[in-house]
This record gives sequence, structure tokens and C-alpha cells, in this order.
Amino acid sequence: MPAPDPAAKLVLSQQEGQIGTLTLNLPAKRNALSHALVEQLIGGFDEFARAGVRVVVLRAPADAKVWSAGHDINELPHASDPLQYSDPLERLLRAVAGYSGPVIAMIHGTVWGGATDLVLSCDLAIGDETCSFAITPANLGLAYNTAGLLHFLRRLPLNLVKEMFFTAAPLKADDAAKWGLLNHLVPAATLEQFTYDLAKVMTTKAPLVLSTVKEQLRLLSQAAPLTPDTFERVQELRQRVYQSADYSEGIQAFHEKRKPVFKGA
Ligand code: LCV
Repeated sequence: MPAPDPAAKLVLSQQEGQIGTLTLNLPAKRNALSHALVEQLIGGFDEFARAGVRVVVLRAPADAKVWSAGHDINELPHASDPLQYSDPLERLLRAVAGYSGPVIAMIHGTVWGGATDLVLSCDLAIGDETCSFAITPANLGLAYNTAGLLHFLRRLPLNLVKEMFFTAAPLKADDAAKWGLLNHLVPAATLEQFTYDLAKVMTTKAPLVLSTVKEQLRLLSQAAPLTPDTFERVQELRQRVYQSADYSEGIQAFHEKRKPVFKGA
């Protein structure tokens, strides 16, 4: 895999009035959330914060069949924690949750793996009939992280979270709307207009209230105290997974473009 061109514009950033837009722009890798792309996304949020942008829309190009293929699999570490606190994707999820104004995920196309976690970390999600959402650690033998599981648990019913993780099957647009992953499901032809109309309404509201409510809700939703025992047990369980031969097999199978054969060890 050729090294990414550091000068490449992997994220397009636009600002119109009080609304900023960040567009994922890595079609050759289906907008995989590579370290380089994530750094540009985080940089885009920092620039908008400096400019006092009140609402951010996160999107893919209008013609993208894939909104984002999730974590760049080529950059997943082997035999060490693949989603540690300092992982670029985890830093991005925290940057979205910490942005001082509403971040709206506008989704046309399919969403995979950590990109679904990214959508759940946005404040709102608006999709059209082409969108779907899959969470795929079971395809890679990968140990998903606790913060990520909480993002799902806070949004979706436990039995649905289990079905998504156990099957890695995409949740289709209608079901994503039915279960509340999407705030709104609108026709592709009106997705942009609907999203930016909603964004515009939010730019007219008191920004201090929006940023304070967002931060309060973030703090309250994180109130899931883990006892030291629970923390240690979770770490041990996850280590067993990411040090397993199955995890290596999952990564290898992706590179060889074949189905993985998992042995449970
Ligand atoms: C690097 C890629 C990727 C990619 N990384 O196009 O959820 S967790 O826990 O697993 C988490 C850690 C996570 O997010 O893991 C990643 C989960 N994502 C996936 O499992 C999606 C993997 N990708 C696909 O299933 C297909 O690429 C989709 C269905 C997204 C698109 O299929 P399509 O036929 O349109 P290709 O598969 O031909 O991919 C085009 C190029 O993008 C690369 C892929 O390797 C290929 O590169 P080459 O042209 O060099 O062969 N690519 C796709 N996804 N996540 N690279």
C-alpha cells in the first residue's frame, strides 16, 4: 500500500456563515478513516472552533456509494490494543463529542465499522434511503473498546446492539430510522436541503446554551462508573481477543481479499 501523500486533501472544508462542512475525500479507499484523514478532520474541527463556527456538517461527496469504510484496516496494530485511547479514530470521536456546537452527520451511502461509531458520536444523524450502518469487529477478530460499546448502548436497544455486533450485518436505512440511530430519514434528493435547513435553525439559537447543553449531556452520559475489578476484567478480556490468532487471521484475510476462518483462539 503506497504511503499516503501528506499534501493530499483528504478532507474538504467549507464555511458558509455559521455553518461549517467537512467532506471526507478519499474515494480510492472508500473514505477509510486513515490516520492522515483523521488528522485533517481534527484539524478541520480546530479551524472551525477558532472561527467560531456554530454548527458542523460531516459528510461524504454527494456521489459516494460508501460514506466511510471505517478504520483503515492497514493501520490496525497487530497483537496490541487496536482501539487504544490515543488511537487517531478515538481522538476523532472525542473531538466530535467535544466540539462546542452541534455536529450533524449527513449520510448518503454505506457506513462501516468505526465510521458507525463516528456517526453515533455526532450529535445528530440525518440519512437517506442509500444509507446503512454496520459494526464489524467480528469480521476481523477485533476487540472493540468499552467507550465504543457505550456509544452504541446509549443509542440503541441492547438486543439490537448484540445483533449488529454478532452478525456484522448492515442496519438498513428504515431500521436505522425506526431504532433512532437516525434523527431523520429523508429522500436523497432533499437530504442536503433538509440538513442545512436544520443546521441554519440551530445557528440562530443561543450558542452558549447549545454548547453548555451538549457538554452537560456528554458528561451525564459518561456517568457509567467502572469499579477497578470491572476495569481489570474488561482489559483482560480484550487483551485475550487482540492477542488471538483469530485477530491476525481477520487482518490477513482482509489483505488477501478472502473470507476469514476463525478458530476461537
Ligand atoms: C483500508 C480499505 C477499507 C478499510 N481500510 O470497494 O468495526 S471494527 O471494529 O472492525 C473497526 C476497527 C473498523 O472500522 O474496521 C474497519 C471495518 N470496515 C470494513 O470492514 C469495511 C471493509 N471494506 C469493505 O467491505 C468494502 O471495501 C466496502 C463494502 C466498504 C466497499 O466495497 P467496494 O467493492 O466498493 P473495495 O472493497 O474494492 O475497496 C476499494 C479499496 O478501498 C480499500 C480496499 O482495500 C480497496 O483498496 P485496493 O483498491 O488497494 O484493493 N478499503 C476498503 N475499505 N476499512 N482500506
